[in-house]
Amino acid sequence: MVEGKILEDIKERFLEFDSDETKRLVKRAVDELHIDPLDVVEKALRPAMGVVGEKFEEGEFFLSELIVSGQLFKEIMSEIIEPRLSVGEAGRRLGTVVIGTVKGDLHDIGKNIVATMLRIAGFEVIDLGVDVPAEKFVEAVEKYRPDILGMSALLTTVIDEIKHVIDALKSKGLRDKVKIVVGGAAVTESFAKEVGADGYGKDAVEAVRVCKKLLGLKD
Ligand code: B12
Repeated sequence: MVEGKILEDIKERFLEFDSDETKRLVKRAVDELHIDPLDVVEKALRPAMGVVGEKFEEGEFFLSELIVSGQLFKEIMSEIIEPRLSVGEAGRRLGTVVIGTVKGDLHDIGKNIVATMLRIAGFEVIDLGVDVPAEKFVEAVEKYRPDILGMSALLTTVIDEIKHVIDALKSKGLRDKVKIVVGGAAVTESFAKEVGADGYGKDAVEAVRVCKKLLGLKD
């Protein structure tokens, strides 16, 4: 009850871009009400971002609102959420994951959350950043020999990049040496299957689950 109310309040303040009040409420939720920081992300902040996206699509918000909300989300992650997540299982080495946002796409908030959650779960994560061309993904697979390659795509216009990367890996004889996991707002489970990815994650929790599963590790 209390949890639902504060998560709703966080969402509302976030959508007013009230930085100080949103941060105060997020701190209260995790430190005083002991709500799981990841629940604050998935049940309040991410849905709020979804509303920002809808309002942008409807013409009520403009690019400036996308930028401001992206910045606020990042600040909350680095100042409040991440420092409170880094305890727990960290330190185990379950495997190596190379991750990046595909070429043409600059969205990285979701990809960064996935990278953080994988690190906390015990994976070594090599983050290639955003706007990553196929050649760079291939080079990284050759160099680091990761167990898993993760690709993020939020724009429907760049979705074919995932296929380009998979084709490039095939032509170098590397496709069978790495498991491929994909996600991001533009990706669906059926698209993942269609392009021959090994796994799909709709959020960071699923991302960790699917990576563990692909390596035969217990959840
Ligand atoms: C913030 C934002 C921006 C910010 C991004 C800041 C940043 N550093 O990331 C800025 C201002 C840069 C931006 C720019 C643009 N954006 Co924008 N943006 C958004 C918005 C509102 C939120 C995205 C977000 O961060 N969500 C929160 C995170 C936590 O969620 P998430 O990304 O989905 O990630 C989760 C899962 O998807 C999953 N996941 C993510 N990656 C991966 C990877 C793997 C391997 C796995 C397993 C899982 C996984 O786990 C994550 C955590 O739970 C979305 C709306 C939306 N609903 O997505 C639009 C949206 C993605 N943007 C959109 C558009 C159109 C643009 C622009 C073209 C606008 C313009 N006219 O310039 C530009 C494109 C720039 C570019 N070349 O990339 C459209 C895309 C439409 C489409 N169908 O393609 C959207 C959907 C808005 C809309 N509804 O119209 N944007």
